[in-house]
Amino acid sequence: MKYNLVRCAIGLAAFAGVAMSAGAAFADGIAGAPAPFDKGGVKVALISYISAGDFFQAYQAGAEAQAKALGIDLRIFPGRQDAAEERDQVQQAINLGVQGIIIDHGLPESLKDVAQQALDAGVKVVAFDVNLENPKIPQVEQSDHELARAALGQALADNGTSFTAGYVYVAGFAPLDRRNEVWEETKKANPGIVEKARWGVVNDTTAASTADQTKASLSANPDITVVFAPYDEFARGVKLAANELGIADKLKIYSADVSTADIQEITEPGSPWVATAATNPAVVGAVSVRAIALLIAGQDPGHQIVVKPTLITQKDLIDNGIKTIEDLNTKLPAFGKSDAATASWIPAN
Ligand code: SR1
Repeated sequence: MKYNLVRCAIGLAAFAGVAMSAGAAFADGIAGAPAPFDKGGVKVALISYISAGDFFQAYQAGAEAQAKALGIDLRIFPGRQDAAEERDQVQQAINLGVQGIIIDHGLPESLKDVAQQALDAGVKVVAFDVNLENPKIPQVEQSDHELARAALGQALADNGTSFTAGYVYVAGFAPLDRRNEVWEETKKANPGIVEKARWGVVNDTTAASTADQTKASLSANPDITVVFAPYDEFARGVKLAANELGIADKLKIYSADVSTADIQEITEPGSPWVATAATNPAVVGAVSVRAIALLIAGQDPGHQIVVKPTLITQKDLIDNGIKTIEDLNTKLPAFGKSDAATASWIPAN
């Protein structure tokens, strides 16, 4: 319900062509915090390349909660997978007079110069999952190498070192490119893994589009038994296709990311989605806001800010009766919080 309301508000803001404010009371400062947080009124923009899907909605919700706790007026610019629009939004945010900008995903080539313009205007910048190759811009990431190693380690444990695989990948997204490095390494170390087909798409209906592509790839390659789909929207698409083709019992899917809806899909009887490696995206959103807050306060969050992923298997979820993200937070405390980019003056959200 809350997500639906937020989604609706994002839609209206997008329609009006303006950034949406996260809606906290911003006037008061935080006692004992460094300037400007001691007086309040700090304005930050969150500019996303993708807003649709569970991962990005939870990321945004986590960012909003942490912003509220810090008294930050968070202006949210919705992402529509449009590089030109994202670029414009960075310029709009500079013109709005924000003190900080969080750039969440995007295409580096269309963002590097506008990010530099922000820095030149005295605006602090943090990037999540987009490598802007700028020593002044800290990079938040989920340790994608570790994440891919965890998911693929489970694939090897379940299927041995020889199997016929399908792989879902779209180049150009920093997290997917990092996960791809591990996929290439894994194939090299295990020559018995044969990648028979590769496909993938990122758009505003990624799961449905991936399902269409998967149906074609799996129909043409019926010997594929394992699919590495390291983004939950990809994994949902592969699962949908496997169900529609009636081959769910012959396939195993290994992914990245997790949400309550994903947990339901993974634990459904006969689900081919057997493991995922993930962070809590709301925690990553909160870490991104803390990082920009530290920069605005003149403190150093570090250049590489990493939120560690956890391997989550279908078996663990079923055996432990885990049905929601909140259950995961309770049962795996390391999943539900991160000590990245913290300071004594920053309130927990
Ligand atoms: C299109 S990139 C999708 C990935 O971004 C975030 O890193 C999530 O983990 C998701 O898998």
